[in-house]
Amino acid sequence: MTKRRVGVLISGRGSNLAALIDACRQPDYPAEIVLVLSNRADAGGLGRAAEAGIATAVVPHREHPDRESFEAAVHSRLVAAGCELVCLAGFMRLLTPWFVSRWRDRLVNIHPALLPAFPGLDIHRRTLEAGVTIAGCTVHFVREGVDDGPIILQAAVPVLPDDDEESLSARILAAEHRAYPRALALVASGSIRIDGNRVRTAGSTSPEGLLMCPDEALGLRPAGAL
Ligand code: 4DW
Ligand code: GAR
Repeated sequence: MTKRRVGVLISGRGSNLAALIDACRQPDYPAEIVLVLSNRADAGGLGRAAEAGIATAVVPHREHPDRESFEAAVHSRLVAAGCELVCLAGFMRLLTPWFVSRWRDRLVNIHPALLPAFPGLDIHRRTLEAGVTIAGCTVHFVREGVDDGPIILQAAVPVLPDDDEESLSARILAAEHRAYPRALALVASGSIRIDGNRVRTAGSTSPEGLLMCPDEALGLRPAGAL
């Protein structure tokens, strides 16, 4: 099996990167990470990548006079590494139409909300304030707008009565770590097609884009309990 070559862009901790690295260890996983690139030299995810023996690069946005030259540097690193797909995993620089068009339909992002609800920042606070009872995360193709683009997969988690931002964000993050590897597998295996805003899975009538996280995966119930 030839695996799709993936570049991951990060800015920070890199827990979603770690989940993708773990998934890529499976022999039958359809993707391999060939480059982890950060715009910040102190991003924790760089260490995780290095430990896994993955090539890393730092392209500091501040050392570039404008977004275009920053993105040209990022783009050329990705191309030089032979990347076919790019995953944003906590990458915090807004990408311009120049970059997005070069990677159109090959550029994916994860967001800690059920889009199109709660795009932008401060998501967990806004989720709690809105009083919703179902939260979750979304993996989507990136378009020019913020947190916009065809949805590949969404994972749902409950909002519990006693939740605060910390407990809710931890539960959503656990769902993110399950959702991103699954969504990347769908993209890398070539089993999805983009039809306007809708992502369709070839030959499947089951909802591949919906992930209901079992309670035990979220720490809400011990494994094996009724
Ligand atoms: C996102 C969107 C905007 C900013 C930061 C993050 C969400 C994910 C994302 C990253 N790059 C993207 C997306 C996206 O959804 N769509 C596109 N590109 N096209 C943001 O405005 N960041 C600011 C900087 C923050 C910082 O350096 O800490 C910025 O000025 O770029
Ligand atoms: C994750 O929660 C991810 O969904 C979020 O940043 C965090 C990165 O954490 N991304 C966004 O909010 C994009 N709009 P990580 O570095 O541990 O993966």
